[in-house]
Amino acid sequence: MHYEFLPAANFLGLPAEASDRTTSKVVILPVPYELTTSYGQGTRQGPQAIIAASQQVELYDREFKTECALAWGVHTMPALAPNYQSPETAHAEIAAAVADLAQPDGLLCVLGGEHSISGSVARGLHAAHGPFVTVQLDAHADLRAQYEGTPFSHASAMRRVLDNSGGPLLELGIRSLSIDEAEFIQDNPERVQVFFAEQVHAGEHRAALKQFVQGKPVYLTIDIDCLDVALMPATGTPEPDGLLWHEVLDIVRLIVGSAERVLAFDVVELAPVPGLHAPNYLAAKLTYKVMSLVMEGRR
Ligand SMILES: [Mn+2]
Repeated sequence: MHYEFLPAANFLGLPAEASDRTTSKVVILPVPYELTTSYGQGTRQGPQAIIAASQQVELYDREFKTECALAWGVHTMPALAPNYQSPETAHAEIAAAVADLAQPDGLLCVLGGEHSISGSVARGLHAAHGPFVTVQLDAHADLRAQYEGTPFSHASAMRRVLDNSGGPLLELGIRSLSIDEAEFIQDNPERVQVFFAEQVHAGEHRAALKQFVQGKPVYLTIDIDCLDVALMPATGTPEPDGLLWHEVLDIVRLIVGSAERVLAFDVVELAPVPGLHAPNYLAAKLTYKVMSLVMEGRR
């Protein structure tokens, strides 16, 4: 008897011709790594939940008036196997995979996983592309030198990005940080600029953001907890007074309009809540919209 297997679910449920590895300009790398989450857990389920929810996202984009993913193609890699032997090994593997997948004319999208992976995404991007600037959307500064005894903590993610990127960092939407992080920001104005949530609500970040990315290659890291907790309850360390959907997209538009190019972006820290699918769908739609803004900006 003849029977067929369904293809493994890829991001957006694309047909083979729009998700082929050799022709797709966008590559999705799921990294379900979670070792150091400090409060709510479950980010290891994040990539799978985003890919599952993405099956429900319409390919048609009202802004671009086309099913834009079909034009540039999106290849979904199998999830990177989390290595729990040691954080050093795990992070070296993430960096190596990112370096291997980063194409000169492509766009890499990493789905986390806890935010600590971003330090190693930066390491891999630097190996492939050289130095770049980083824009971070987050509720938390993530600038601790180390946390709970490890430099690979999610709470140290942006210190590792600073170590590995060869460029400065702009943080947007922050509303929670420690006194040490506040002092680090004050002492390193040439390395880190911060616009807290209320400043983003007031639009005070817009000119500085444009200038920050002007003519530069950019890595955009989106901790899903940048969004207001009412929109995004499915995350381990939620904070009130977060960004709204249109504020996040405005930031992405400003980056795309001024940067030389966006090399890569990540969406991290989704911790799915069983039975609550709206946050997973939001994360999937955000992922598609960010890649659409980047890729359509290149056409
Ligand atoms: Mn965060």
